[in-house]
Parts: sequence; C-alpha cells; structure tokens
Amino acid sequence: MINLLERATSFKDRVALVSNGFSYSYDALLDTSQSVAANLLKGKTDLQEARIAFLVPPSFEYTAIQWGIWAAGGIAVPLCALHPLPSIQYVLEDTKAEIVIVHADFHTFLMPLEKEIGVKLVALEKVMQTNQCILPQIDLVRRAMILYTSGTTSKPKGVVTTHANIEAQITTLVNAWEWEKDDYILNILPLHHVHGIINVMSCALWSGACCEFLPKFDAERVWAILQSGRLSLFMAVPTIYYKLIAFWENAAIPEQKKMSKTTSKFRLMVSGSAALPVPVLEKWREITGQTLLERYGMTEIGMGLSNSYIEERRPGHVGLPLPGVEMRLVDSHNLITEENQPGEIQIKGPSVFKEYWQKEAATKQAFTEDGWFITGDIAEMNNGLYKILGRDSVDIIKSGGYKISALEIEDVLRKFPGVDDCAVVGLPNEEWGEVVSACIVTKANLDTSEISEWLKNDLPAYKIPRNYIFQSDLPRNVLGKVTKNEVKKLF
Ligand code: MCA
Ligand code: AMP
Repeated sequence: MINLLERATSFKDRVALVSNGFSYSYDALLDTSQSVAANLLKGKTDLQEARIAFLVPPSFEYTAIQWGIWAAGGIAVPLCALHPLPSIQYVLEDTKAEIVIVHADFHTFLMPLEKEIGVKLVALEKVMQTNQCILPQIDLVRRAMILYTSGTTSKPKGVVTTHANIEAQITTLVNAWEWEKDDYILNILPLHHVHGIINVMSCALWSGACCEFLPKFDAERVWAILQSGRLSLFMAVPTIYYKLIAFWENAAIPEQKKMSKTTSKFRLMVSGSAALPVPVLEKWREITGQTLLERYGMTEIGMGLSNSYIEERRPGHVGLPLPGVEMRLVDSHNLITEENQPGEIQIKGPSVFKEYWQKEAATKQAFTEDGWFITGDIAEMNNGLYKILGRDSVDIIKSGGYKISALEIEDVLRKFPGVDDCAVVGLPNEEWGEVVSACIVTKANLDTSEISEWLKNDLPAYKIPRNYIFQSDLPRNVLGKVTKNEVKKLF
C-alpha cells in the first residue's frame, strides 16, 4: 500500500472528509477506495499504470476514486468539470484512457465520446459498490497521476508524477507549515491542479486532519464557513482573497466585525498559484489579522519556495526554497549569486515530476543537461528572500490562478470566420491577476460577443478573452515575429 493510504489505517474513525453535508471517517475512505480498486481490477492483479480518467466534482467520491486507482496500480487522470468536450477529448486521447469514471451530472455531456473515441463511461456508483480483493504492492517509483498544464505550446501537456514525487510534495509542506491531525481545512479549489489536490486535500489526509469540500467558490458561503469556528487553515489563489475582501467591504459593520473576529483565530492562511498583490495582502491583514503566507509552485515541481511559517513573511516575496528543494537562479550565461540580479528559477529535488506524458522531446527540453528543471519564471534575491519578477514567455497568462496558453486561444480564434490573424495577451488586472485579451486583424465587422460565444465551444470560460481590439496589422519585429509587449500597449 502506498504511504498516504497506509497512514490512513492509523487514523481510523477520525473525520477525513466533509462533503455534501456528510462526514466520512478515514476507515470509510479506505474501505470505499478498496472497493473502487477491486471493481477496477476485476480479477486482474495490477492495473499496470493504465490511465483511469474521472470526472467527479470535489467530494468524498472524488478522493475515494483517486485512492482506489492508486491502490489498484493505475494512473489517476482527473478531468476538469469546467472544460468543454473538445478539451476533455484531447486529454482522453492523449492519455489513451480506456475508461472514464463519471458522476451522474456529467454522463450525458460525455456520452458523445463513447462513439467518437470509443472510451467507456463507468458510473461512479458502479465503481464504488462494495467489493474486495488482494491489492498489488505499488513501488513508489511508479507513475501515479497526470495533470494537464498549459505552456509555451498550443496544446496542454500531461505532467506525470510518481508516488514518490507526490509523497515528497506532500511531506515538504506538512513539515514546513506544521500540519497536525487536529487541523481542519476548507477546499474551494478545483481538483485537477496541484494546489487543490496536494497542498489542501492530500496534506490534510497525510496528517490525519479534516478536509471539507465546497465544490464551487461562492464568497458568501466561504465567509459563512470561515466564521463557523471549525477551520484552522485556509489556502487560496489571490483572486479568491480579492473576492473575499470585496464581500467583506460590502457587508454591514456588525457583520464585518464578526467576520474579522473569527478569522483572526486561524493557525495559517496561504496564498499562491499567482503573484499576491501587496495591497491584497495588506487589506487581508487589516480585516483578519492574518499575514498571508505566500509561496511559489508549479505543476511540474509542486511547491518550490515559501515564506516562513514562523519567521518573517515579507509582502511581495515568496521566501526561500523549501527543505528538500534545490534551487538556483541562472541568466543566459551564469549562475547568479548576488542580490538584486534577475535570473531564471531552476529546480531539482524529489518533488520534481518524472516526464511530460509521451513527449520525450518536450521533457528533454524542460531540463538542463545536468538535470535542473527550467521553470521559465524570473526572480531575484532581495534582502535575503526571493521575489518573483515575471515569466520569460509572454505567451503564458495567469488569470484567476489558472495558467493559460495564449497560443492555444490564438489557434482557435484564427478559425473564426473573418479573423485574418490575431494575438492574445494577458493584461494586468487587480482582481484576476491578468485578463485574457485579444487583438484581431480583420477586414470584416465582427461582433465580440459572437466571437466569445463561439470560442466557448472549444475553450473553458476562464480562457475566453474579456477585451478585444481590432487592427489592420499586428506589430512585428524585424524578423516578422509579433511583438506582444507592443500588442499590450494597443489596449
Ligand atoms: C471567470 N470570470 C473571469 C475569469 N474567470 N473573468 C475574467 N477572467 C477570468 N479568468 C468571470 C466569469 O465569466 C463570470 O462572469 C464571473 O467571472 C464568475 O465566473 P465563475 O466561473 O463563477 O468564477 P468563479 O467561480 O468566481 O471563479 C473564480 C475562481 C476560479 C474561484 C478564482 O478562477 C478558480 O477556482 N481559480 C483557481 C484555479 C486554481 O486552483 N489554480 C491552481 C493552479 P459573469 O458574471 O459576467 O458571467 S496553479 C497550481 O496548482 C500551482 C502548482 C500552484 O502554484 O499552486
Ligand atoms: P501552474 O503550473 O499552472 O499551476 O502554474 C505555475 C506558475 O504559476 C508558475 O510557473 C508561476 O508563473 C506562477 N506562480 C505560482 N505561484 C506564484 C507566486 N506566488 N507568485 C508569482 N507567480 C506564481
């Protein structure tokens, strides 16, 4: 049994998960995940890294399925509930998943794929029916999970982590942030990304703590839960803190006082996945008394840098490498050892992913010859702590904590009738970090709401441009390459 599941045997009747109004013990989670494993194995001794996709909202069922796949020797491929069918089809074809475990709410939506690509849909209830069998021994070096991440290629790449990678990602954080079994955390993040899966859910379950799911973010409901008194930890992306602050500001003064009083008792609140604007950190501190701990991570590495749990948490900075993480800053020629010199972050260590799924060349390109993972993020050391300065690629946009490839949106947008060419950029925005914006070259008279509606056939809502401009040509350099920094200035 992998260590995360093995540890759960000692937490027995402690509450592991709170989901849809019910509490589930560690014993219940283990029992159900073993049934899932037996139902998936169907007489086989080991799934031998078969890819098992699942489209299930954050819930007890989600976790039981993830653990069941792991216990049976499969690779878990969580699908995103916000994605339109073509994005899901891409993941299923790329992973060659033969089955998708599906929640009833998504069954009709996924049905066309049974015919289209021959994938088999299996109802969640069926795979959770009580069953038992002897489970395989799983070596930690085996592949455990594939998460899709956008990058500098149009199509997202599957980031493969092993059980050992996942364990390293979890234990680093459990130690650094002093997780304990009496902790209680709310999970409001999607469960197809590291932030929600590892930092929140898996760290809680490793520790014998409790994780409560709220599948859809809603500022009013989050504030109600934050005030319940049962939570000790909270983790979110900067956009969520921004939205919670806006809700607090609109509340009546007695309500504000109540909100502020309960949140001041939390043990720790963390922000990450995108730069935390200093005014957001300051406002949150003013209303809750909590200094957000900002950390830096990436799907390929888990968490890399973190401000201190005990010592200084400096606004606008991401702290130092976490224990077990090796980090260096490099510019085009040299290793950077001095303060205030920008360089690219490169990372080594047991939490770094194994490979991009079936993309040997891309995997090779992502590492230096001596094995450092090239993040593409630029940072500098500033008075003893690191500060993220930006990214080396203008084609990557961060909006609401989601990483978005401008190239992917451009590829779809170019197919819209009347679009001769286009360039997609991220414009700075207080609430979202960056907002997807499109500059379109056209001779036609195009309607932007029609374009947005049309794009939704292929792209999830968070990738749809919020600003459009029309131009007769795109700014280019002498080599003919579109200069995106010039495009940004056009808005
Ligand atoms: C939604 N809207 C947007 C965007 N998204 N507008 C501009 N830019 C966007 N990106 C609009 C919608 O169209 C809608 O507009 C309104 O906002 C509400 O939409 P809804 O979908 O309900 O939004 P939400 O539920 O409030 O979503 C905000 C959110 C979500 C909760 C912040 O974006 C989110 O869950 N983000 C977290 C992503 C995450 O976990 N990333 C971690 C990956 P209208 O009202 O006009 O219709 S990073 C990671 O894992 C690494 C390792 C790390 O470091 O952590
Ligand atoms: P992803 O792998 O999709 O989840 O996104 C990882 C990227 O998010 C990193 O490469 C950074 O660009 C960005 N990121 C994560 N945490 C922070 C942070 N605290 N400050 C700035 N950027 C961040």
